[in-house]
Order: sequence, then C-alpha cells, then structure tokens
Amino acid sequence: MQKKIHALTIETIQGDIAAQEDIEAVVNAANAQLKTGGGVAGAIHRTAGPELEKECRQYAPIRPGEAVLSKAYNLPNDYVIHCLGPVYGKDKPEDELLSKCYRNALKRAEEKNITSIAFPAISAGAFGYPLQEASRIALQTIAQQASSLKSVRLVRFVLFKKSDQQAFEKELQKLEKA
Ligand code: AR6
Repeated sequence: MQKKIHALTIETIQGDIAAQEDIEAVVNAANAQLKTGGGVAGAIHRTAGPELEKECRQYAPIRPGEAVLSKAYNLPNDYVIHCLGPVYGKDKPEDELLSKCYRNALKRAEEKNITSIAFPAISAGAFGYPLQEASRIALQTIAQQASSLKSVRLVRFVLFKKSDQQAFEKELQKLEKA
C-alpha cells in the first residue's frame, strides 16, 4: 500500500530489510555498540559482511534516538543508517525517543541527498515496543516531516510479518483520513 504526502511517497511492504535492491539507504534497528545482533541488526550485518561492524566501531556507542550513517558494503544499497530505538519501559519518554529515531534517520539521509530510504519497525522486536503504537509513531513522524524534505522522495516500511504489515497499513490508512 502507498500514500503520497506532499512530494513524499510512503509505502508498506512485507519483506526483508536486507533485500531492498531499489533503495539507496536502509535503516538498521541497531544496538548501542553498533554490533551485529538478532533481528534486523543480524540480517543487515550478515548480508553486509564484517567490514560494516569495523566501520561502525568509530561511531559507537550511540544513545536512544540517535542515528549514524555508514557505507553498506555487500548490501544492495549505498548506505546504512543505524538507529538506536528506546527499550520499551526503560528508555523514557519512549514515544519521543522513537520519533527522534525517525527524524534523525531522515536528517542523515538528507545530508547525503538520498532519495529513497527503507525502515524496519524500530524497537518493535527485542526492545518490546507494542507494534500498533510503534507503527503510529513511525508513520506520524514521517508524515510530519514530509513537507520539509528536500531529497527523500520514497519512504518504505519493510515489515517481516504479515500481521505487522497489516498494522502499518491500518495506520497508513488513518493518515489518509487526517
Ligand atoms: N527485515 C525486516 N524486519 C525484520 C527483520 C528483517 N530481516 N528481522 C526482524 N524484523 P529487532 P529492536 C522485525 O529486534 O526491537 C537486536 O538484536 C521484527 O519482527 O530487530 O529495535 C539489536 O542488536 C520487529 O518487528 O529491533 C538490538 O540489541 C522489528 O523488525 C535490538 O535487537 C524490529 O526488531 C534492537 O531491538
């Protein structure tokens, strides 16, 4: 499903964040040390290869809400933008910190004149953020930024599970009514 807000297209798909061949920058749901891990971080580091972790050493640690950019190595993209989401129930205020991840990721993308970016559902796995709330914050934050974006023209949300994609679609439909 797609929706256009100003010059920005927002879409949701079911898929693997490490296999987005037509996208310039993919976002990693990172850990503070920017090392490989489970979920998204595992998929991204596995596909990118060990050079990714090597480059990232100099940028770590990052704090919740922050985003840093690296090269993408063996991933089919030009860049990886690593975001540290809040741990639900621990890093507060979690809604603000989650929103900040998306804003900072877009900032990093604009600094490099990136036109397309793919996000996973940051914090909605190991970090325990309830999916429905996480999807609302993600989509509302992107929509709020849409009018001020100069280079980014496509934001794709890549959801691993069908049910997660359906939750994102529901929130995207609500944006249409707003
Ligand atoms: N592509 C797209 N989405 C995925 C993929 C994939 N390949 N794999 C999992 N998901 P998580 P977090 C979904 O745990 O909550 C890591 O180990 C998953 O179903 O990757 O921000 C890091 O090292 C969920 O909906 O990220 C950190 O320590 C969403 O992506 C910590 O986990 C995010 O799940 C970060 O936790």
